[in-house]
Amino acid sequence: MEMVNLSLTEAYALAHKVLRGNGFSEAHAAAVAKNVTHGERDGCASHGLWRLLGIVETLRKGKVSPDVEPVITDTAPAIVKADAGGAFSLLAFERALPLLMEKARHSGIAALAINRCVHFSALFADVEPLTEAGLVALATTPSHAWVAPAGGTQPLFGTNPIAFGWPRGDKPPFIFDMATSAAARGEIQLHQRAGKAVPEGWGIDSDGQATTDAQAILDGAMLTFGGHKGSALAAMVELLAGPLIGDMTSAESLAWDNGAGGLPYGGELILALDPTRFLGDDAATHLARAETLFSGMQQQGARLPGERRYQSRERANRDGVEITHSLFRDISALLK
Ligand code: PYC
Repeated sequence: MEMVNLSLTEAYALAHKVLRGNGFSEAHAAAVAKNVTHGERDGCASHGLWRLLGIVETLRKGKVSPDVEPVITDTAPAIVKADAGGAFSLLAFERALPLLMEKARHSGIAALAINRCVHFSALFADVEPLTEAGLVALATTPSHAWVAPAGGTQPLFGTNPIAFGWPRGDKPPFIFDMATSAAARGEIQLHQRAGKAVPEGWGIDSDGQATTDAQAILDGAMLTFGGHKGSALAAMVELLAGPLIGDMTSAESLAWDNGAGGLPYGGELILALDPTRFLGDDAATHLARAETLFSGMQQQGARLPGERRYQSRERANRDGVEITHSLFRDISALLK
């Protein structure tokens, strides 16, 4: 396959140019370009530059605001609300982050509810700045009804990712970011683009039959990971980042889309916890115990979540990123 190599500066510049050229404000273009560049840099192609296609399509279908400014509200001692006003979540997150951190440091725990946001981005990017500030973090969001509950055959849940981060001082944080579906929808779309079959267990066709045909799954239903366990977690995500924060479930998001094919619309919940508030003078002792746990994992040959991402980041910082020529061509065509 013919590949195009881009330095991270070039990747960001391409994304930024596409976004500005399609009418996104400077603030939104910068936030989105940074996010998709970081997705590509970190080896997460399903949330990398490829996303620009869906981002611009969503804009052209009138399903995302290109320029509305988020409104941040201090609603309770430990709660921040960010109204994204129908724009992507990323700028609202950026603008609300300092107040979330301040509240977490003050109370030991704080929550940020982002409402009325269009969401496409990997959640590791939202927990990482919190872990870098020494906080424990959890983020979650529903999406569109694409995933059948365990025991069912009809899409009801979103891919409903959960990201968790633990700070590790000067070491890279412990972060996992996993869809509660067997794979991100973006992964299935990338397989479909490449004409490749997906692994077994990712989804079913519209007759409820197991299939490895990416298009049949996109037309049918995705499956949760881990059967009823993933299904229960997916339901939890619907509740926490839907009704709890007064925002849409994945089924409501898809109904709102009304067949336009835009990206999911709804809420995101982010929790931040300050270990030094929980532990006081004992914080260092107990954070060291966490390191013992991580070493125990590694001594058995287990990889810590995020390790591959950091390796990919190091490589991309040095060598840039590679995307297929066909993707480069499709992204460049968005400039016309
Ligand atoms: O790829 O799972 C996914 C996804 C979620 C929201 C938009 N895309």
